[in-house]
Amino acid sequence: MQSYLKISDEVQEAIKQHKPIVALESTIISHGMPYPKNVATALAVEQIVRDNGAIPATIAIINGKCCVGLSKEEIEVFGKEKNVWKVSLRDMPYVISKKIFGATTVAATMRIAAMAGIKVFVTGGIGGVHRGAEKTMDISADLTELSQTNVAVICAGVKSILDIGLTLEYLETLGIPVVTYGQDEFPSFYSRQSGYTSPIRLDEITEIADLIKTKWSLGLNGSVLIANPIEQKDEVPLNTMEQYIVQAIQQADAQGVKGKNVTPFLLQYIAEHTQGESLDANIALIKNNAQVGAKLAKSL
Ligand code: PSU
Ligand code: MN
Repeated sequence: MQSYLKISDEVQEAIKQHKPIVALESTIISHGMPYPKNVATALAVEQIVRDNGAIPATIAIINGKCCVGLSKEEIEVFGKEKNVWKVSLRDMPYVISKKIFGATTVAATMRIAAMAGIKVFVTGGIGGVHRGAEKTMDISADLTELSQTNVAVICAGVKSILDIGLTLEYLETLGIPVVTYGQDEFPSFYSRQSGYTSPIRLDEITEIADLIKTKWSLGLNGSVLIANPIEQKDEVPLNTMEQYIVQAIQQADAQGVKGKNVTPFLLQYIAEHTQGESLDANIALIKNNAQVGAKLAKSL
């Protein structure tokens, strides 16, 4: 499997010297935000990781290789290029064997981070159980990957395009500890609120690091999901988003959007219909997560 890995010089050096490293995904660049803010955000997030004492490793698939640590030029390509494949686990063999550009989701990024020995991964929002999943079975492979792979994931909670309650239930079924940093309520990405109490609350990064180390020392495989609430000044209230989310889901249905296209469609619809308000929140929260992720990687 090492022959499919291409680790940048900087990340290789960091691995050798046991420096803290933070993995970052590329689907958020190619499918999660519009150009050019996606590129600017990806580069700013890398800088925040550095400023907080860790090495960033943005992950994507290029020319048949799982690349760990991208150049600025490569990040620019993923931000600009229209036909980048969204790669979850099931897409990896196809995109790698065909040598096409692949932006990795949370699931694929986690797996590649683990292949490179990276333990901490920062993203915005994870995939989960979609509303109406009792009929569609639309449950993100992010959740099953979280149950298998030993990489801690920092996110801003779960977007309410998903069924947050069912997602928390499924995380429990899969044995994934869910920790909210600094508050009792599990956050819903744009908002600090979700209406659901977090299974665990921890207020210190060192406590989160202890929990992660304990899980893996026990031989319990899989992730620890850390939800870091968006800062108050950046949040969009839950009920402001709800109307757009309902519209987005209706539109997806009406246009027959299915499978892997559902999440990108909903994200784009919401970004377009909230006059950039949701985009600003999205950018703010991922930067906030990068700080916490870098500190956690250092602590670990
Ligand atoms: N949720 C967001 N922003 C994102 C994604 C989800 O708020 O960019 C992306 C992530 O890459 C995530 C993927 O892993 O969508 C999940 O896609 P799906 O629901 O098709 O598994
Ligand atoms: Mn899906």
